[in-house]
Amino acid sequence: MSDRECTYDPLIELMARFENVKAVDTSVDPFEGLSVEQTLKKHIVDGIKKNLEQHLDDALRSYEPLQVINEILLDGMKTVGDLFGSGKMQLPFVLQSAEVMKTAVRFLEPKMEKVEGSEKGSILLATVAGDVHDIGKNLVDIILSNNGYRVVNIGIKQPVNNILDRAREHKVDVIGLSGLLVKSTLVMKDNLLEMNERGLHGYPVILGGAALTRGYVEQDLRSLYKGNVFYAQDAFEGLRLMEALESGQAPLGSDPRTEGMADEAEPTRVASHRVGVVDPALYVFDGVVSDVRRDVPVPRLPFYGAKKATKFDVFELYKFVNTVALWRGQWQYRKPEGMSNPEFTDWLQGEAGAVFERKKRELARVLRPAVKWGYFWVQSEGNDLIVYGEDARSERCRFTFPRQREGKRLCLSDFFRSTSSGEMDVAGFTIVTVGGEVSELERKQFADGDYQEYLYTHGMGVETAEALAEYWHQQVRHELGIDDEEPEESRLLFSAKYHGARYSFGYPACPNLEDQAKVMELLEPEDIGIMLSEEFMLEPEQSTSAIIVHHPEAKYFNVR
Ligand code: B1M
Repeated sequence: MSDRECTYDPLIELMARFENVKAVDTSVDPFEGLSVEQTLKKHIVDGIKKNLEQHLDDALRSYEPLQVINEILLDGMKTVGDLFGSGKMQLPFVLQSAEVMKTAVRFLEPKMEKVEGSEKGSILLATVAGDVHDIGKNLVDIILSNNGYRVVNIGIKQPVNNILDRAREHKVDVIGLSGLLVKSTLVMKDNLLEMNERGLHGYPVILGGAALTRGYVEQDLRSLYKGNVFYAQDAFEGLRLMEALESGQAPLGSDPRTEGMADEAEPTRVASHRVGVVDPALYVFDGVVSDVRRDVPVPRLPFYGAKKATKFDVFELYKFVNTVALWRGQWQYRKPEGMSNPEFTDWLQGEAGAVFERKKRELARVLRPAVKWGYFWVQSEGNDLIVYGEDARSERCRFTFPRQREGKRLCLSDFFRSTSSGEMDVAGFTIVTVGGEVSELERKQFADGDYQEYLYTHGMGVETAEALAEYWHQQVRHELGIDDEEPEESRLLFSAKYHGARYSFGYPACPNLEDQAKVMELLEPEDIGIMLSEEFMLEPEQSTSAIIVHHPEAKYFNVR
């Protein structure tokens, strides 16, 4: 590892800013020959802010401000939605269009006599109690609010009482709930039951987030909620649902704003739970274990306990960023229609690659990488992994992992020497963060309406945190002396083509998020600024923890 701290050179920074700026023939006016309506639509569709106010003023000579919004600008946003839907426009450019829309609306709003009631409909958005994930809900906010809907975005970790109070206070038509955690799917169910109970099922509810499935929402939850509940896979499905709801194509329910509508019917019981909440039966130890080898060599303990590392060359870390996850996952670049795969790879390198280079420099001073890691004596006992003190005798803590019910019957503890072997084994633990400043910057960009930069910054924060975890995992392999299968290409790191494996708590092989508390106790990462929230979430947000298993057969597996 290099201990060179990143340095900032204003000249390099300045040159970098203009690196991708091409000489443009400014004599060509992109709006030449266009009508007022076409001009404004072009601003929206092409995401051009320059001269926007002047063109809006032109339009105000023939239109009322509200007409400009509803008849011209929203028409532009519709085209944007259609282009995105048909794969002809990428998400970052959709967000750029939304930025222009927001700028235009901010300019027009003070000129309007009455804004209230002019919206196409309204929705309250919240991330449910216990869940800190913001970006998904915020993307929905951007898309809906810039398509004419009034959005009341009340933030993360929202208890049901607050959601319902605020929904009534702001007189919204629809409630939209988001959440990425498996637990959030249960919280959403409880929220719906609470709404039944209070007779507030007049609100149609839209649910979205990674751990949900369409089946769970549209079958299980729908059979339980007395009102209407819908699943939105992404922000645009949220938009389609709002359009259908507000136009009456999908049932809006009775009057969502009136209380006391509870009917006498018993709520239907949930037929089954199809999302990945771990079945307690998977934790029962029936004596059957997998046949992974129990005699692989145990690495020498590099040191007992935890250490920290805070000096990083962030540009070294960037080399470990999984660009597929960043460009295609976080930034959501899609293959344009008719483009071959090799063409797409080149195109992506040009488009997303240029943004990546710019953001690397821009965020070098914002990202604050820090790691806490350590090695501990361990032994397995059935499904448990016992972690011992430095004396290799006293029990310090114990993890209980689930076991596959069928197939190989794998359980994480099988990768370690058992108590009956009489030998001690070694496990590594890591916890890494890129700090809180990147999240602060994100929040500011979102609040300022810099949507495209918000998406780019968030993605960089997320994937640099992952990169740091990957980078440090490599360091751990070196320290454990299990670096005999290091891949030559960094791309192969992302498919875990190396000796051993890194399992993050909360993922399928070790799904219990509460185990984060034990990792905290082992690594004490408070000195690098990492804390655990009541909901077992790591703060700062862009942080991740893992157990590192040296066993050569250790690979990712699912437990069902
Ligand atoms: Co982690 N993570 N993560 N993670 N992570 C998840 C959420 C997880 C589901 C992965 C999994 O198990 N398959 C899992 C949670 C499972 C659980 O509950 N047990 C998980 C875990 C376990 C963890 C850690 C606990 C792991 C650990 O360290 N031990 C840890 C916790 C971090 C913390 O506490 N601070 C952790 C860390 C991380 C990173 C830092 C590495 C990174 C960033 C996390 C972050 O953003 N804060 C990360 C990532 C990247 C993911 C996944 C892979 C991707 C999340 C994401 O950025 N999506 C995620 C798995 C997954 O989603 N497939 C996972 C992009 C984002 C734009 O999508 O928010 O889903 P999303 O919103 C979409 C749609 O869902 C929809 O529209 C949006 C836009 O298209 N949508 C709606 C959302 N809400 C909607 C509402 C609507 C309509 C549509 O209407 C109301």
